Amino acid sequence: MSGAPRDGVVVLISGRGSNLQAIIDAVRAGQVPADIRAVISSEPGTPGLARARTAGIPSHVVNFRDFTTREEFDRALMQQIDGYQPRLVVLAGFMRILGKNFIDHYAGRLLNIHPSLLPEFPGLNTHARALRNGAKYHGASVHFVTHEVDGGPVIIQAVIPVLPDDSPETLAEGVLNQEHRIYPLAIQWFLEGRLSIEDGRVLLDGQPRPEQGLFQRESTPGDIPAGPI
Ligand code: NHR
Ligand code: GAR
Repeated sequence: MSGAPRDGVVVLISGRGSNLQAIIDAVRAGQVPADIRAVISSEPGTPGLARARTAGIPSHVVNFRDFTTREEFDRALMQQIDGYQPRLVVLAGFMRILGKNFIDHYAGRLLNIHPSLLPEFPGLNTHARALRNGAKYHGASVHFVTHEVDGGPVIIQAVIPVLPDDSPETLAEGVLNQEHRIYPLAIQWFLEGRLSIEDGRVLLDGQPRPEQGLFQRESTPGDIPAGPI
């Protein structure tokens, strides 16, 4: 490809990698001006690693079980990432909490997608917790990563209705369809230089983020099926 050099992005995963796939597809479609330089998995043998290989993207495993402390794991991860000199680091289904040095090192250029409407349901098992709480609406949030887990400034959220017959699995699928839409969009905005943070709030083009409305539950054509490939 010719043209202006694209900003480097490194994607960190732990599993299926459907968000990774959505980002790869959005780059290919010309929506996201990124050069995905590497995919790093905290788990060996994940479907996400196979997706990276298929796309011709260098991939690595930094297995947290190979390290005695979290700090050592974080350091190995940082070394691997920094070899690619990315402008942006993206957590996409990454399952290990990151420590202070890591967060400080990538401050302002580290994003995560979390499967809930933050600040509701930080942490794990968000879909089961939303159902147990009788939530009428649920969704996903893309945020800047800070020391407070799932507590950083929110860039964009997608809201879907909870249906009467939802199980954690059907709800997760509805949320995932929206994740595949909003994560590439947030990355696009970041790389276009359109995001800023003021008083802990994210602005898009200097304005509070636009209302996104409520999304339908139907899956759209071309959606990536849930589950292993
Ligand atoms: N690290 C920091 N410092 N801040 C955040 O906001 C982070 C983070 C690391 C990961 C993703 C997050 C999510 O979207 C994320 C955000 C894993 C856990 C967790 O409890 C919590 C939140 C997130 C990811 N991990 C366990 C741990 O001991 C392991 C769980 C497992 O392996 O199943 O690290 O939800
Ligand atoms: C996504 O729903 C993502 O929001 C969530 O895990 C799934 C990963 O799917 N992330 C977390 O729970 C982080 N703790 P994917 O691997 O197919 O992108």
